Amino acid sequence: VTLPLTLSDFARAAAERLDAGPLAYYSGGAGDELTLRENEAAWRRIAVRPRVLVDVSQRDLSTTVLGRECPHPIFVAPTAFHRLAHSEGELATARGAAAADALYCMSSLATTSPVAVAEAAPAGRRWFQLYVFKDRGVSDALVDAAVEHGYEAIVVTADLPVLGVRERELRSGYAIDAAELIPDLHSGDLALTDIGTLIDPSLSWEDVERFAAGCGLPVLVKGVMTADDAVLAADHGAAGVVVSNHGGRQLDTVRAGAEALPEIAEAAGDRLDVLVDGGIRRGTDVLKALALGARAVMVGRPVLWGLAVGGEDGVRSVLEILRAELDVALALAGVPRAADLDGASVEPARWAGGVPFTA
Ligand code: FNR
Ligand code: LAC
Repeated sequence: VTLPLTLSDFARAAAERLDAGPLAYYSGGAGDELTLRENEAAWRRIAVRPRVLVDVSQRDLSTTVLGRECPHPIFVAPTAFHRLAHSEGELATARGAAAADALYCMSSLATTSPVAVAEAAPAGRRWFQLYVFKDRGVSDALVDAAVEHGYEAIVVTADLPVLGVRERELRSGYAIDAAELIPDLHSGDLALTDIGTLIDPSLSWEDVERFAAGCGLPVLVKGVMTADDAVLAADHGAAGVVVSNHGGRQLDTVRAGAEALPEIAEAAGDRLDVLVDGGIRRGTDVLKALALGARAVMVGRPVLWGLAVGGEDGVRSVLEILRAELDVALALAGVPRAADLDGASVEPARWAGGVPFTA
């Protein structure tokens, strides 16, 4: 099979392949989906300021996150329920990410265990995303397994005390077979719109502080959208933050990660490693994120499109497309080392709005 050429081609191919319920779940956002659309549009409102006649014969895409070097800054964002996209689920995602040298952040709401994922791609770099469930024993067991099986960090997702109102999910009425997919958390069917009922809405900065002090791994807080919360994350022992509005799936009309990133990178200084996600669809988007202060980006839906279209190979292909696009973008921007990018490479674009990514 010939795989698609761009991430938007992957999105279209996946839409043809997926059943209506999973497609609504994967592609939708909250409310009027203003934030969902804005996530992509905001990167497109930034123009690149290219420099010329720089020797770009050697390019270096590497970045350092939590003190460890990564060959490139494109990471897999945590997303739930990969077996809705492909029978091999998270195992295929882990293998595809490892084949593309990409760090894979596995979700707490995975349809495979952290141990099986580690065994499927032993050489792959991996983080574990933590939802603190009302049944805290389930979360504790997941963290223990992650610590024991080579996960390098815990990413505490902070922006889902309750589930955003997602009307595509309400309309589809889709329910997962929880007894099969997440047996530790629920028996019988579970409507996608009820996922939030599994999660403990009382989670607070004190919990983050306790994890950071006690879990034995660095902790990142995912879902930070203000400089104030970045400062609190550092004050409570986090090693990093992921600037994220959860792919537009939680509070609609929140601004895009691209807009929040500069103030957060400034507040973080060298106390926190800053990552960003939401709407990253092109290598130029990655370049802009790094120029605005991120050390790495996370990619959510495009990885699911890759998984749905081509399993492990599809995931690898999506990540390699972005990596190759970033390589060309660095060369043409005249910044051969990704780590050297700064605000001099970007400016607000003067063209209006941009074109929405999805058709
Ligand atoms: C998510 N996201 C998410 N985040 C998280 O911390 N834990 C999770 O289990 C999930 N699950 C999930 C499912 C689906 C279907 C989507 C689309 C997203 C949010 C995810 O990590 C990330 O923040 C966004 O997906 C980034 O935006 P893009 O790349 O999808 O535009
Ligand atoms: C979602 C949750 C599970 O966005 O993170 O669907």
